[in-house]
Amino acid sequence: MTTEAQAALPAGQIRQYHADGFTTVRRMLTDKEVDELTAEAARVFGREDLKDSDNIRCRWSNHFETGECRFDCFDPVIDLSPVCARIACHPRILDAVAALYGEPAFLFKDKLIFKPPGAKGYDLHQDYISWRSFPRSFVTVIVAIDASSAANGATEVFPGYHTRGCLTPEDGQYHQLPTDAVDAAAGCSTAPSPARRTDRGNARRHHQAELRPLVLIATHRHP
Ligand SMILES: O=C(O)CCC(=O)C(=O)O
Repeated sequence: MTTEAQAALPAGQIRQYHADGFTTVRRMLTDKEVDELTAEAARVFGREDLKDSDNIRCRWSNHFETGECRFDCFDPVIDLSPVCARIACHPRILDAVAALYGEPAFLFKDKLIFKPPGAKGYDLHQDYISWRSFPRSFVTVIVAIDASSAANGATEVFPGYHTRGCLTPEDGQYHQLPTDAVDAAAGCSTAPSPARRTDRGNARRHHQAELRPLVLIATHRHP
């Protein structure tokens, strides 16, 4: 690992990440970059020409109360958005992940989730999906474009579960975890395995007037 990559995060934070399975890095982007992303998210959200149930890059989510199916995410996004492409390969982000890996990080996949007001959010899951070619070194970086909190639908993460491997069948399918999985699994102990986020992208029960977009960037270790 290069000295620059090591310097990207303090040693204590790297230890905390390995203990908990996640970490928060504040002020990673400049105000100007965040403003650019905010404007870009609004622009990309306006691509009505692409929003179609036959377009496999579109993801949909029901309103948590009315059940109305609404557009929620472009996955992938970097080919639609030069700003998202730049942020997804931002040297400060990749250096921070390299500091966690102890070796260079590479972009693996990307998406832009919009979470419109009232979006149901995502159920409890692990991001790792056991496709044959899916890298075990998979780490997700979430760039929250604006302030997120428990009240407005922040992603919820659970410490320690990254050491427990894949908590669902390794059959290449997405699996929702049962809501009690985080408690039920507590206390098991296995050898540390590659970091995997166990999270729940919560429902947006407080009806904000605006989108709360976030960019999800997944990295892996080997080119
Ligand atoms: O919406 C979130 O906060 C998390 C979304 C997520 O985990 C995913 O897209 O895999």
